[in-house]
Amino acid sequence: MRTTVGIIGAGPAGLLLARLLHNAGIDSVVLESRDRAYVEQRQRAGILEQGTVDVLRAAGAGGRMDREGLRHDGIELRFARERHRVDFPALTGGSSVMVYAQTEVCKDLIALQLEEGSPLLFGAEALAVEGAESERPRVRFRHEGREDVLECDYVVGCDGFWGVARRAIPAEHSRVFERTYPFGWLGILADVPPSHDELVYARHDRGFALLSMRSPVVSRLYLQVPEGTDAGSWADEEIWDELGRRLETADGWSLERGTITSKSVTPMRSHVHEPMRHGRLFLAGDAAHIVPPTGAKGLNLAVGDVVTFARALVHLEETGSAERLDAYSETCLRRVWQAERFSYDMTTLLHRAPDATPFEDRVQLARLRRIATSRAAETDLAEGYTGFPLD
Ligand code: RFL
Ligand code: PHB
Repeated sequence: MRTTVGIIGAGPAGLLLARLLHNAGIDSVVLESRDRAYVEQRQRAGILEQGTVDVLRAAGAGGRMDREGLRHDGIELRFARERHRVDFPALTGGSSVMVYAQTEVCKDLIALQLEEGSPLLFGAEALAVEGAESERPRVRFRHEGREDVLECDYVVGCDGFWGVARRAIPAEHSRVFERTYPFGWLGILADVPPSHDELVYARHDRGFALLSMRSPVVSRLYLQVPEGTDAGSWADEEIWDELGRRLETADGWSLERGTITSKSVTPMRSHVHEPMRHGRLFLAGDAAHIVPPTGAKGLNLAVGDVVTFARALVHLEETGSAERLDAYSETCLRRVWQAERFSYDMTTLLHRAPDATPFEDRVQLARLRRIATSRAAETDLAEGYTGFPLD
C-alpha cells in the first residue's frame, strides 16, 4: 500500500489530520489498532477551546457540535467553602469554551472519513516505523491477521502515549521532560442533570474535586485519589458522599445524585518528548506530550499539532518551500510548553499533595484568593483556559 501521509492512530489527532488533508486534496491512510466501537466510546476529554471549535467548523466537522455542544462562558472556583466565578468573555475579549465530548468529536470525524475521506482501517496495528530518515518512510502493520507495509512520503505518529511511533526516534536524538504526580483522578459518568450550569473546580483539604458534564442530563465528576487507587474500591455512595464534602459551599448549594454508569481512575503526568520530528516522521498529540487533565488541554494541543502539520504540508505543495515543515517541532513546542505550564499551575493550585505542609496549604489558598481578587491574575487564568493562539 502506498500513500502521501501515513497516519498512525484514530484518536482526535489522527482523525482530524486525515480530514484536514482530505480537504486540501492530499491523500492519507489512517491505521487504528482498536475497533470503531472502542474508539467511539473511550471516555476522555470534555472541553474544546475556542480555537478548536473554529478549526472543527472550518473543517466541515462542526455541525452536530454546534447543535448539541454547550457553550460555556466561565468556570467556578471553590475553596474554603467560598465560590468565585471566572467570566471568560469579559476577561479575554470574547472567548469562551465548548462542552462537547471527545467521544462525539471522534464519532463525527469517523463518519465523515468513512463517507468521503481516504482509507481509515480499524483493527490495523502499526508494528514499527522504518526509514524515518529516508525519502520513503514505511509503517509495518498487521491487519486482518496479515502483515503489510504502508509506504509513505511522511508518517505522522498520532498513536497516543503508548504508541510505537515515538520509539522510532533514536535515543541520542530524543530528550524527555517528565513529572509524575502522587495522585490520580477517579472519574464517574452519572445519569443526573449537572448540579451547576458551569464547570466547578474545587480545592479542599481532603483533595480536589471537579464537576463537569456531558449533556443537560449526564454529569461527569472527578475526585482526586491516591496514585494507584482501584476504581472498584470506591462504592457509589462513598463517591457521592466525598464529592458532596469537597464541593460543599457556605451558601447551601447541594449536589444531585444519580445512577453511576462508569467509573475509572486516570493517572496524572506531565511529559514532553523533544523534538516532535525525526526526518520524515512527525509526532502529534499525546504521542509527543501529556498534560495532567486539570487544565483541559490535551485534546486541544493535539488539534494544534495537526493543524500546524497540515498547514506546513499545504505550504510546501503550494510554494515548494519546506520551511514550515522544518519548523514543525519548534512551532508546536512553543504552544505545548505554554499548555504544560498552565496545566501544571492548575494542578498544583487545586490538588492537595499527600505531603503538603501547612505553609504550602496557606500559599495555595493565597494563590486562589489572588485570582479571586486581582483582575490581572484572573485574566491570566481565563486566557490560559480558553486557549493559546496557534502561530
Ligand atoms: P489518543 O486519543 O490516545 O489516540 C491515539 C490512538 O492511537 C491508537 N494506537 C494505535 N493505532 C495503530 N497502531 C498502534 N500501534 C497504535 N497505538 C495506539 C489508539 O488506539 C488511539 O485510538 O491520542 P490523541 O489523538 O493524541 O488525542 C489526545 C487526547 O485523547 C487526550 O489528550 C485527551 O483526552 C486528554 N484529556 C483532555 N483533553 C482536553 O483537551 N480537555 C479535557 O477536558 C480533557 N480531559 C483528558 C481529559 C484525558 C483524560 N484521560 C483519560 C487521560 C480527561 C481525562 C480523564
Ligand atoms: C471532562 O469533562 O471530562 C473534563 C473537564 C475539564 C477538565 C478535565 C476533564 O479539566
